[in-house]
Amino acid sequence: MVTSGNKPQYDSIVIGAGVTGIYQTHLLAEAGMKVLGIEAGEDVGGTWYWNRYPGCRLDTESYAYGYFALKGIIPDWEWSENFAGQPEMLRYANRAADAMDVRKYYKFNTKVTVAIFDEDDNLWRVTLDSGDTFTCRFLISATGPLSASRMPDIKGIETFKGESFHSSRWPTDADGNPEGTDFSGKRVAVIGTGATGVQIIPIAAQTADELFVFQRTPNWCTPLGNTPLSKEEMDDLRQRYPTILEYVKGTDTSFPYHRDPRKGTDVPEAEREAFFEELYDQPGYGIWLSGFRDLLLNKESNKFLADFVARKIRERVNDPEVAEKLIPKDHPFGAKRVPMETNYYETYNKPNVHLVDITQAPIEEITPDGIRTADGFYELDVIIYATGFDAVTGSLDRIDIRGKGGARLKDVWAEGPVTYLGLQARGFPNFYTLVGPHNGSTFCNVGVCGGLQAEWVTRMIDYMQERGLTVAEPTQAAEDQWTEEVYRDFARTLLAEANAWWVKTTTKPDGSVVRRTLVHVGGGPEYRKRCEQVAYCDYEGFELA
Ligand code: N01
Repeated sequence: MVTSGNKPQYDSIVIGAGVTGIYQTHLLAEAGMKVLGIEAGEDVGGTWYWNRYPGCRLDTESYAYGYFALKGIIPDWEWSENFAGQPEMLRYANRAADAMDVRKYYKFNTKVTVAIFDEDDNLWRVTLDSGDTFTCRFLISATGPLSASRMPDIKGIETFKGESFHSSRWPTDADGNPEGTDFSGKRVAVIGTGATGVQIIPIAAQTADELFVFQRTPNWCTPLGNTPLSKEEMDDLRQRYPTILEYVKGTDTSFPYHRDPRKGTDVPEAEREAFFEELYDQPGYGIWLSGFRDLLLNKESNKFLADFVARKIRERVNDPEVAEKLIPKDHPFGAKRVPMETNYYETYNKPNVHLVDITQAPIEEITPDGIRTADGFYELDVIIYATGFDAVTGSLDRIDIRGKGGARLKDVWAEGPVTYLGLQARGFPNFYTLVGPHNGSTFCNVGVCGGLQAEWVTRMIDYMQERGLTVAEPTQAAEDQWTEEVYRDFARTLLAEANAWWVKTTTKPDGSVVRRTLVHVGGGPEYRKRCEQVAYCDYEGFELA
């Protein structure tokens, strides 16, 4: 029910109870504000709540992702593995929610369907799928960059008689544990070979009678190197939390890696190869994020590493034809997010695993019994869609968000987002997008960057409330300049040469194609420095009233 008059019912409404959303809700409540949280799931966890597919795990070092542990919110938290699996990640989110006691602010099993800015009262009217409407001064989305699951548009998809599910909507039992992860006696298909498919495929291959991997584009995958964490290692990590936190805040992506200061093109071949070997043997993202500094700037340097990884793939896959199909030919190494793998390439040496190259013979239809491609039919019991997400803006597009003059955010961003600091769009006052488009927390270790961003937003809201300010909106000049910078920084890198999930491609009515980055790649430290400057200068670039 909407109360009449000028005062909103809540200071803030936070959409989402993932790791960023629960922290934002906690910070606002702690600052004395009246806050309402809305979450589609039945409990907290966000990405760790929804993604329960077999093999789902962190590809960030657990200790570096675990902001709630690093910050002392759950100081006694114990990680059991260097790269924690989904069940542990969900427990982590729940423990943090307990410690912050945030559930009481949330409505679970509820979606926001419409949000309309009321220009007379400077407040947002937020309508839920329950039909209720609530008003707030500040609307904050923490909907996650990878939460709007995307099913492929394949003829006959709804006719399939067997089991089928998108990776982020895996069926669970009454206790929330994934169901149907034993594929014994089944013929299983996985469509998609991004980071998710690469985690599912080796696990599904362990039990499936036959596993068919439908690959459109191969990715550059490198070893995760996960190992258990001993009690001694955990104790040692805990001692070093303050240093670890400062360290990850200082790296470009908040992963625990700095780039090597050398250019790949300056290093003699033998030294280069030895360095690549070292990186390949290390656990985690080192090979992507601590390699030569020109890896994503110089094609020649990139090719050195791409050729090295291609050789590794050829060594690990017995059938040379299969190996060639698994080697990317269309994008530089690291221009898409590098999937971290565990026995991924060896999986293709198993007799029950078959790589189906659908660039050669595309999928034509799904029938009640399986998948038909241009050159064959695959009879199946299970189809797993690891086909990704409408990334970054997709979750916002699914809400009818209307700003000043009734403008729809989805229309304003039709060809790509325009924002200031990736935090607000002109015409949509008081609406903050955490870990959203063009902000420095999205191309980042979200566990940490989302937390840092929530802290900044809390300070800004606090600043406004202390001064009785009721509206914040970016100036046109600030928005134009930021958007131009984001596009310029992206275009300077080899990231511009790949169709990763962080690139939005739109075909215009005249047939021309527009490609726009959805992420800011200027580096976390630079981004946060900029945000601090903005705050120091009384939120320069925002019109406050
Ligand atoms: O999604 P993706 P994802 N027919 O978009 C294919 C994070 N993550 O869920 O490349 C056939 O990368 C598509 O093919 P193509 C991580 O940031 C984190 O795997 O478009 N195929 C591609 O192969 C990651 O980057 C963890 O040609 C179709 C795949 O589906 C992000 O999530 C773990 C198709 C989609 O790949 C997204 O990864 C897992 C079609 N119609 C993921 N449509 C952690 O460890 C799409 N594809 C934290």
